[in-house]
Amino acid sequence: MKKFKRFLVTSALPYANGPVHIGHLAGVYIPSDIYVRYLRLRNKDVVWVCGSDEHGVPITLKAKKENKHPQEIVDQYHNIIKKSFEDFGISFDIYSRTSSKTHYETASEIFKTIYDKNGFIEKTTEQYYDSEAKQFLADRYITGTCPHCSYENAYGDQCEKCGTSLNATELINPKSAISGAKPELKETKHWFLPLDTYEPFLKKWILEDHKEWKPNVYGQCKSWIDQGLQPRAVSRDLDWGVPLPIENAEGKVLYVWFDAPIGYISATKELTNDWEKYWKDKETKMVHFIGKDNIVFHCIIFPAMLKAEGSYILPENVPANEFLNLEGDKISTSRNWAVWLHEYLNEFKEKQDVLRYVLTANAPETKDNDFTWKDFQARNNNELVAVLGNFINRTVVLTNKYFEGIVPERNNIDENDKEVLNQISLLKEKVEFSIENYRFREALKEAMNLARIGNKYLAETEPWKIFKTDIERVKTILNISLEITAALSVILEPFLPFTSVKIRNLLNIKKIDWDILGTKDLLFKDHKINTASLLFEKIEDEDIEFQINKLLNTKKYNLEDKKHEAVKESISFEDFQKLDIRTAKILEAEKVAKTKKLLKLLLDTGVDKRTVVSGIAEFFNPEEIIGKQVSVLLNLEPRKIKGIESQGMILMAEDNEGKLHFVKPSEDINVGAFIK
Ligand code: B3M
Ligand code: ZN
Repeated sequence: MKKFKRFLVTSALPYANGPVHIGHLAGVYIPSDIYVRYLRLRNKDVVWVCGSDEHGVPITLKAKKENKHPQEIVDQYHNIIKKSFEDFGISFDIYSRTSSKTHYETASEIFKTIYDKNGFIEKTTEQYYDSEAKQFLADRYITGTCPHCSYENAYGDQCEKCGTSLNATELINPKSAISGAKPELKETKHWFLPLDTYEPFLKKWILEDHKEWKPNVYGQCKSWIDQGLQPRAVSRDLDWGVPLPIENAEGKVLYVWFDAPIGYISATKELTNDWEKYWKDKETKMVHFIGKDNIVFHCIIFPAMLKAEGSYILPENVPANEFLNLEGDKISTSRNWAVWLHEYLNEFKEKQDVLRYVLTANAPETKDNDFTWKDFQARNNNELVAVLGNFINRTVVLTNKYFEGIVPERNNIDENDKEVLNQISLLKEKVEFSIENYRFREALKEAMNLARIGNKYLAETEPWKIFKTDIERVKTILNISLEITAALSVILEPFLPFTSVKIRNLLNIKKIDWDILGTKDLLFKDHKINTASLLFEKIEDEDIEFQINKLLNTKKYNLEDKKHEAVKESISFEDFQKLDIRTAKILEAEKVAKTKKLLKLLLDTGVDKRTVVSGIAEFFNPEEIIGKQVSVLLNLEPRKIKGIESQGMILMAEDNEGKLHFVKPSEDINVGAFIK
């Protein structure tokens, strides 16, 4: 594998429009913290940058909702986020922000360099304009009825109900999220990065030169490239963001996904004058840590931008994680379905490492994974308390009890002693290999095996039973146990930094160099250790019940909230009579490829047989609904959904849990019966 002189590590810049939760930690920040702490322990030249992503529509929407200026929103959350990371030992070299002066300068410079090389396509397109608010509307500023599933609060870029990505002009009855007015289409000029121009380069750089990237990353890049890359707008009509540094661009700002990745560069500039050796020297290994929803921006768009600018290196790897769910449901800021870091610390004081441990052991490295409070409690009690904590506590207690805390000498060692001591270097090498291949779950497991071996060694040799009869043997056993404890203070540091300090304090030692592990003794004869204190304590059932109830109350509150949705505006009886709703029977049903929520149905409507696409795949398996009677709106204009012509809509009722149910007569009757 190529050797590099130095490392540049970046972690996705969290949007400064809300606090950070366990999904952020598990997906991006703990993996990158483990990786960088390990590189530092190996005495590598490494720089690790991050910061708040402070532009973009979500922030301006929140500002409008709270009647504040976007700067107030980002100031508030930048500080909350920064503190949460510090509290959890996420040890960036710098945590900056994209509203900084350096960032505006850097983003402007890079745009201008590409612009001066004619690296952008200028195009005038039609966009929705709100004449009341006197501003163009970004996709998220437009809501309307989804043409595919008739969900009435679909956004201009995506329908969150059926998951279909949309163009704003597809929405039925579009309205502005700012003034509520019906927007009008108006011409506007934007600048596009011609991604298609970089397709051959990206194809070779990723699909040929980086086959070693994680399958979830490589696969997503491949499908993007195989579909053919299109020019991508890098400007927006917004009043919050980096203004375009060119003439005739009043009211235009850089698209947030153009400026945000440049935030890594600006943060490095703020950190060191030597920033160019990290960003422009091929001897630097750059690694981006992100979540899977950011893959295209970090593997396709940002590299194309840097290629267009011409003087920067590209990432050596982008080990994106999948998503973490919470108690079987997607983590959601808007539904408050999350474990917020600042709240966790209020309720589990000083237990940062317990959460770091569980989120690493359960990390969504290759597929989405689920965090449950029961598993959190089990891993704490059965692994941290019963193995790691128990082993170290017994070693320290017995050394104080039998030898007044002085490290006893090691006498003759037997085969088992030798094998146990050998495990230190064997496991160290396994941890190195796993971390260097971004497999942090596996790395933690190998590191914890050292504690398992130590625990087993003490349980098998039972020094407390032979203290009176064979003190020399007890000295050897505790000497070896102390040696393993010292090794654990090093090997666990990337994962459990707070515990690593506590172990060093128990042993009354300074930081040990990673590279001497397994090469020589770590503790010396006559060294005095400190008295014992517990590293971990059991988490009781009531603590977990409290957390689970808190989540259930959140769910109940959300549903209450839903029930009180206002009644829609009234319609005339004539309007109602226009609806042609009849009973029908499902003859065939199948999943729509590449969608999670859509089923393609063939219906016998009594008047004909027709195809309808329905967003019910999350609630029904195709085979279980064949033959079922349903009610269908027949005279809805046909529309194309994922290339399938859908001729009508099945009527569904959504219950308190958000589950969908068929609406139909109380018992099966003939198909084609009018519902009125
Ligand atoms: N602000 C975070 C997200 O998509 C986004 C990352 C920017 S990294 C340059 O959740
Ligand atoms: Zn939809």
